[in-house]
Amino acid sequence: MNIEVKNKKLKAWIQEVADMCTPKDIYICNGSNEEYDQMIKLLLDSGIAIPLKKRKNSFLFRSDPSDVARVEDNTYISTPDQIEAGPTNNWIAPDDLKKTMKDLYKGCMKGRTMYVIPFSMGPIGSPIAKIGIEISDSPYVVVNMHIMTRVSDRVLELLGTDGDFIPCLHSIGAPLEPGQEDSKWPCAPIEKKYISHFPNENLIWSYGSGYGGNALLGKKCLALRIASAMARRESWMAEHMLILRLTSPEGKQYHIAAAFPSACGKTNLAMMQPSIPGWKCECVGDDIAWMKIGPDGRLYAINPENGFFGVAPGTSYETNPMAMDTLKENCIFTNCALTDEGDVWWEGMDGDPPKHAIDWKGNDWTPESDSVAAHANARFTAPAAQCPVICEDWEKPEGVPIDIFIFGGRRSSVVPLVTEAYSWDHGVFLGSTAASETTAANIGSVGNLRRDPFAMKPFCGYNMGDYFQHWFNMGGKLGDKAPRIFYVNWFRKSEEGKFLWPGFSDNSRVLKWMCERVEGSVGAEETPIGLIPKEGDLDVNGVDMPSDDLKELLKIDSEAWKAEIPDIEHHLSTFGDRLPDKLKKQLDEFKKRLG
Ligand code: SAT
Ligand code: MN
Repeated sequence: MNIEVKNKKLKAWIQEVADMCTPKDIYICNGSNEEYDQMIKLLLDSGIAIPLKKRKNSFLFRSDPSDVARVEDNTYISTPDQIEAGPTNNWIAPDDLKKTMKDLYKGCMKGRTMYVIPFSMGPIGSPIAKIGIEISDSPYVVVNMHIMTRVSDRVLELLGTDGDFIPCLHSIGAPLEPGQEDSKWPCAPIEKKYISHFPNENLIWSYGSGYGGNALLGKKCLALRIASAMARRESWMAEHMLILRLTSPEGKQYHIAAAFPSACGKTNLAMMQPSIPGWKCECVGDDIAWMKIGPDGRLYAINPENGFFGVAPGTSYETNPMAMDTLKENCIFTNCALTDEGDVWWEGMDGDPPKHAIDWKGNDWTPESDSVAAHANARFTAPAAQCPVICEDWEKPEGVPIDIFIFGGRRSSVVPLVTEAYSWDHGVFLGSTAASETTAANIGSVGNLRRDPFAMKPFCGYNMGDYFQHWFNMGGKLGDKAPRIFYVNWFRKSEEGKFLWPGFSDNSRVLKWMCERVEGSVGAEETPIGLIPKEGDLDVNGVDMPSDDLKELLKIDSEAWKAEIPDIEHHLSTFGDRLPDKLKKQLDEFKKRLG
């Protein structure tokens, strides 16, 4: 071990894990740039990291083709009683799960270094921040954690001898025998992958995968699954939401938090540059929001992360110029294609595709190839501070006051461009029945409609019926200081299958309408599903769009909504007696409005 650990709980835990996993050595990380460089050198020397000539201090990694996304089927919320995990989570009793995993962990780090990564979610020392320690046998995880969280020896100082932290144990599950040649991306087969959470003990155990949310345990595991359970106990909120600041031409600031499922454009919206003159947008966070009620009774949000782990394909100067500028240096790319010039490339990047490239599997690729060059869930890991439009208050310990909540997803039909909830309770109904067509962010089929309440289906660390009740309770506490709630769908298509709304920077037009609703300066039309913009109120000045398309975008087809009722009823019925009465009431009212 390179340094002496003073924290008693940590010291004991390191010993326990080392005895179980039997690594060849132990290294305690300090988060310094030198450490990052050393780790990258190690990854370069073993041929795992590929340097990018065109981007300073940036590297490409290729994962095993079986290890390319979160594995929801192998993700567990392990509470003593299954009912506490609820119908949206996989469950195994803690004793059984721990027994199975201990067998897997036994000797699993043989031949590898065990890294101890002290990190803070949220600015170090902030009252909202939480300390985690990840133990991992993957140097790839170490460098990613350096960017995505605040890794620092100051975290250990802060812990002192008796401070508490959230233990996050991770192994790729690939022991290395003496003389055995290591593979480029060692991991365990799918049936041995476990992403386990013990919310009653604030404990995370992950085994078998080295990719994204399966392995960077500060993100979905700690900041959403474990944090959501803590938040319920302590009356705050941990949500799968971007946070942005919108400033009007008059200089008035609005803070917006928006929940969309993975790979539905959170990063694009978080960095969006408004197409309407005079409006300014700045990014506070692109994936996770932790929110607490402040002394003035309003809801304040912080971004607990330190970087962006964004979907690369589809990111371009057209769709997200600010992300492109964030990616110029000091980044990690995973499963992107490599050009002959030594740069990364992915489908949807600006300009013509390269004439030749090496695809994400390491094979030759040309535009004539049958397969994609970059995996659909290829990712960039980028420091948030490098974003040209990062909000100056993004690290403010007390956070920013939220005015507006947005829910949404990908729906090619039925759901209009924007709706405002009639009330907080109605907003909770909209969030709890949110549905989206599935994407490549999870292993599984793509394009199926699934109910993804509050975009939290894969991330809620307890019974989701209780989560809905928690939202009602927070609304009760916030009273008239509660954010207004809206629902959006940028993805509605025409009968010919073409997107009706231009999206991206024009989404500012929809956000502007929301701000005007908050100010009470524009009206809205009542419909069975909620309030929609009155004709002429949505600022589409300068948008090249047939007026019929706008009508289609805002059309409410009552018959199509009625046809959704059985699915909504079925979805809500899965929560049994944990379904809040207030949601049943909302459903009844919705049905009445539809007639
Ligand atoms: O792999 S992650 O969980 O970090 C990304 C995502 O699915 O949103
Ligand atoms: Mn996400």
